[in-house]
Amino acid sequence: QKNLSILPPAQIELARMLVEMGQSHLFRDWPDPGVDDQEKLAFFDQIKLLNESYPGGLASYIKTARELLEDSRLGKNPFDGFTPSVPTGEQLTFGDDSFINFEETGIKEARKAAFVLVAGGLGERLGYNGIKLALPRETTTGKCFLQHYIESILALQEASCGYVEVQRHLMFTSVMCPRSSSGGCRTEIPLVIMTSDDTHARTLQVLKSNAYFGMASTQVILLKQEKVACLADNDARLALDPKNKYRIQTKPHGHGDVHALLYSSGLLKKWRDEGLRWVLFFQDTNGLLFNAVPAALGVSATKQYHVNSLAVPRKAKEAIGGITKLTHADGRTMVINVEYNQLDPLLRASGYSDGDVNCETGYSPFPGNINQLILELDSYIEELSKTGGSIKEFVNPKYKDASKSAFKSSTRLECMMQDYPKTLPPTARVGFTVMDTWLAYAPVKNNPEDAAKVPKGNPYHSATSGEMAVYRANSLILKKAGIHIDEPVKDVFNGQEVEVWPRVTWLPKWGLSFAEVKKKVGANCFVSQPSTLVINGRNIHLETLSLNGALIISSVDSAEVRVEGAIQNKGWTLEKVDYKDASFPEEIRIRGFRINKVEQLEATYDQPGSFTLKPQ
Ligand code: GDU
Repeated sequence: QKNLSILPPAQIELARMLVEMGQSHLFRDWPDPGVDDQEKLAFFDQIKLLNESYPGGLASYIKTARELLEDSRLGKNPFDGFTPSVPTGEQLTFGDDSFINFEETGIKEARKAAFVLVAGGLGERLGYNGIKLALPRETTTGKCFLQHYIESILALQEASCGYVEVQRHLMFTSVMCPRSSSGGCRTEIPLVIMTSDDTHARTLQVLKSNAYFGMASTQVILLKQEKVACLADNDARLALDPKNKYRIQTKPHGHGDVHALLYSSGLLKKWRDEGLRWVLFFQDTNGLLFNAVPAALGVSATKQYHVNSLAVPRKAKEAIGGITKLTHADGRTMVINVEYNQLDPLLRASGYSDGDVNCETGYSPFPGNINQLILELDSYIEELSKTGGSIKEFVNPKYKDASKSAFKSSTRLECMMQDYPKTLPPTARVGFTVMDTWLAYAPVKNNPEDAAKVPKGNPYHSATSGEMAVYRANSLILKKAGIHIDEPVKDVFNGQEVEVWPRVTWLPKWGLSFAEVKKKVGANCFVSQPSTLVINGRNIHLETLSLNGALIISSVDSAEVRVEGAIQNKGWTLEKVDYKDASFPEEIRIRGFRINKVEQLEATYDQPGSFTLKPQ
């Protein structure tokens, strides 16, 4: 009461709200006015931020926290009344006619899409100090995840607006988008990146210092998520920072924040007014994701899905959620992600006595959610107009003892973006699309020590496996397109046994879809296992290439290059690096190898024209 006199009117309202919500302890130790007044005002600045950045404000946060903490204390099962079963979804096989048709549809639809990358997490599990978006996706080119994502979106943009086709016909005269009178492509697929205090400045810095990797800076929108207040006890009393009695302790709220942020930013309505139809969500370190995007978007468009989650076959106990059909005793059903730590207890409680185990296929019968969601914009806006973007939350307190009366450390509410469908009406068309893991999913989440402990047969999800998966996927795609690719060899890096395929990488605009790759490779090509092939240009045709060594080939869009004949050199080799060896940079240590560039053929075509690379 005494201190109210120093506060501006809006802050007084906040103080009243806190008292009404049982938070008087926050002011208990405050000295009289005149002492620490600046700190007290700063305290209310923080309260204002916490209040404004949560849908419904702090009062709503505290109320929900009380309910969820009570449920947790009573040990209530969040799936009470629901029976799990295996849902049916769209199962795609890479390279068959249906896959190719979905890709074609997806590429056309991409001009009506916006991409949203959630990248507010620091990745503590990986033990890497930088932001994960800046990690190399592979170290042959050294390109980081963010560059690959942006180049993939730009490639989709050009392909979807017809730029590529027009460019092909007008080769050597002018390169023009049908929508543009000044050349180049004018369709701009928006990219939103959700950051947090942990990642914002560094994400912006990577973008700025690399000229946004070729994207217009106005095309990239950063939305920063705020942390939420920590809770000290079962009554949802807010926790003060132990070192500062004028500061509330805060922690991340989870990737589910993305929905409220998008809604409050006004972007969704702007996109709708601009004619967009789809919002695609994705995560920070999946180097294979864009292999799956065109076909998945094609599925959404063809099946008219309001929600389409991308999934891969899941190994039991793998740290990805399982897509599950839940049927309530009252008849309600939903198809939803059940997070990996909840799937086993849910199954055991529902008559599956072995819990989360593989079935006869060697995989869990529940497809694995890779958190690539495609939402149909109109229905998304309709839903968010009701919810404001708030997502069903959960709380995970660590109790001091079985009485559950006190916490070991403060907790907070959390939310996940894949829980969006939980509030949808039964009429919503919620589906999922399963693709092969080798094609679509290889995240970088685990540090070398933890990865080496992953049960045999389960994926490592490490920097080592993430990079090897890129070479494997590219090799398998080329193989399917008709190139003869040597079998991989097995090798161990940082205690993890992986398949080492030829190190093949290409620019997204070279091979955005399988149909595009097929057009650019002839039947009589060969790539040996120790080889490195870097394709750095749109119109490079591998006609009769026989590669045993390293070939780095680059060209501008207006050059058309045919590659013929045998190339033999000492190539690039992989040298083992121990993750404990501090003489190497962290991004190398976490993968357990470095690339030794011994010898290569490097060919660059920077002028328009038609060329043949034919080494003798
Ligand atoms: N993230 C945020 N803000 C947060 C927390 C995380 O933006 O507060 C971002 C991360 O940067 C990352 C993404 O969200 O891009 C996912 O974070 P994690 O990699 O830590 O996610 P988990 O491994 O815990 O699990 C998630 C899903 C799983 C499964 C898995 C697939 O919850 O169901 O889909 O990703 O990779």
